[in-house]
Amino acid sequence: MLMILPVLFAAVDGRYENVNVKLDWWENAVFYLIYPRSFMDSDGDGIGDINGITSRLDYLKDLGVDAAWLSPIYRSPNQDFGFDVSDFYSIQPDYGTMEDFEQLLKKANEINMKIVLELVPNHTSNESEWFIKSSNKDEYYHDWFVWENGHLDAQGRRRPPNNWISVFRKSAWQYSPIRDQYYLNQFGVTQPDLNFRNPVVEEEIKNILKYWLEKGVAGFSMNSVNYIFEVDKDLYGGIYPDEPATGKPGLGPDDYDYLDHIYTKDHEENYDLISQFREVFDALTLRDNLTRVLITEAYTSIKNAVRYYGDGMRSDAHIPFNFALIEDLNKESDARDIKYAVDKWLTYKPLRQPANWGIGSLDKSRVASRFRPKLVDAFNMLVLLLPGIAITYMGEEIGMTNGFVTWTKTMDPLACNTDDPVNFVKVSRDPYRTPFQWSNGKNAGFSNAEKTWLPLADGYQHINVEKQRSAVRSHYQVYRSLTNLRSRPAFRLGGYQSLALTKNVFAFKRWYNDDAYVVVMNVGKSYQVVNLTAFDLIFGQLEVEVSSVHSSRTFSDDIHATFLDLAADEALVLRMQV
Ligand SMILES: *[C@@H]1O[C@H](CO)[C@@H](O)[C@H](O)[C@H]1NC(C)=O
Ligand SMILES: *[C@@H]1O[C@H](CO)[C@@H](O)[C@H](O)[C@H]1NC(C)=O
Ligand SMILES: CC(=O)N[C@H]1CO[C@H](CO)[C@@H](O)[C@@H]1O
Ligand SMILES: [Ca+2]
Ligand SMILES: [Ca+2]
Repeated sequence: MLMILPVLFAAVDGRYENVNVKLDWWENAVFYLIYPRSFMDSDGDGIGDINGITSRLDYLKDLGVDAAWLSPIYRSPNQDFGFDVSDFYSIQPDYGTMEDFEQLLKKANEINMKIVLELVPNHTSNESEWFIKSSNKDEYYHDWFVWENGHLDAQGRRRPPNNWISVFRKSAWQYSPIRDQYYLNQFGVTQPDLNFRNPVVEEEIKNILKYWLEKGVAGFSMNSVNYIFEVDKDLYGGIYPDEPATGKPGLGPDDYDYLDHIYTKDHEENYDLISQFREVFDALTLRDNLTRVLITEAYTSIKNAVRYYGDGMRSDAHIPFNFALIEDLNKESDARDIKYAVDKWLTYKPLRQPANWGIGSLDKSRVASRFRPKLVDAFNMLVLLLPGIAITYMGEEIGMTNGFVTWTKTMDPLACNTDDPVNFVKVSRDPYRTPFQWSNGKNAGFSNAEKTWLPLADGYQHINVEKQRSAVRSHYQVYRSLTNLRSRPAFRLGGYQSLALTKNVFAFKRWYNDDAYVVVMNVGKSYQVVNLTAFDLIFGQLEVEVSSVHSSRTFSDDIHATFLDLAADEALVLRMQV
């Protein structure tokens, strides 16, 4: 672990001359989030795989990525595509073998790229050996899951223990005839919650972390961490209490938001558990000085989210994922909303921790579809040039759009659980998980199979890596220029100031000593004129470093600080001339 203190002083006032301040590898890294099933298919079965990823590591390196972050690759019956794990110690055969994975690590190591895995500790698949043994009342596995008796109603029908609802809708309790008890599932019915009140379970998850970290992965993202613990029933006379209704209109007792999840979410004990996990990471770091990074993901309030950094006395996550840009911004957002969303994380996070920025994920509509295709560059500028860590969901660098997946081809359990061939589109995440677009060839170069596991998104003939790499101007080229800029001290270590210059123009300044930049984006649908001298010490002439694809400006064009006319959706990175 490297000292981060000097960096922070530098970030505050820029007075430090020494630009060789060492940041630890992750503190300003670009993480690239890969959904392995849809990234690259090496063997023609229509499903992305590990060898496919290995074959594209050079692409990522060239793009300026520091760490490839793989969503779950463990053995899974794929009811929830890898988020239902049946064996945490092996690779899902669709994706390859352990040898393939070791080959991936080797290749990554050669080109100095980090590999980060994802793990959901909350539950396993109902097909895990652990769960099958627990269902059969095996002595050792008896209490590995959250089991509870049901009760009989007045008509003598069997009823679940209480009113809890799963995130994927309907009762969070599922009856197991073998055990004649209900098991808790906070997500899908095939995802029984582990019982972390059993200390053996915590130990086993630590063993899993150690196993992969020893193999050479550089860290883990732990998901849904705010669902790990439920209330301790012993504090309620041995009964899990009902959750109160929210009273939100238009919801029925099958809908997750029907209840206020005071007993099943954001429990205090989750934070302590993460600090226990952190010790596993730090033990390895002590050994060889390479930081193994712990990322947490939790859809929760800002105050809860930043608690995953630790409380000052102890460390929890290195990177609690910042969902502000993903959750708080939409088509209607203007410059003021962007400023507010960015400031939110900067305001609540502990001063000495690096921020992190992501605009997309496998659970969220893609930028080109959620906002407008022409705003792709603006949002990549935001994510890559704000202070701290950048996280890109695969495909954002080329501005991929959502796909369209019909009801019959829908795979996402969240959508299938609606049993509704019309409204499933409101919740389906398949459109954000369609195959990656490498070229305008068959299946966009993703696979030579007859049929890919999810259909390709329309428009890949124009939106693909091959085309954008050979073009002089493209989202890809913009992205690459931005990752290049990140190595300059102003972006790596420098100060930060932001303004909504008008309702539709968001801008921020990054600087280190005399080297100053203004990133400016018009997120409105009309032409705007702004005066950049609203920023401290910005005056005179500026030069274009990077311009969005549709901008009329190109590299090294001059701009007057007092008068900048911006077309709709135009975004620029400007450098002050001294
Ligand atoms: C897992 O759950 C699914 C859905 O309820 C069921 O079809 C399957 O048989 C279960 N598997 C095991 C091993 O219990
Ligand atoms: C670990 O890193 C620190 C800070 O860079 C350095 O002072 C120390 O010598 C390193 N230790 C080892 C074992 O490499
Ligand atoms: C962001 C993320 O990875 N969300 C996952 C959280 O866990 C559920 C259940 O395991 C998944 O369905 C989500 O995709
Ligand atoms: Ca394959
Ligand atoms: Ca749980």
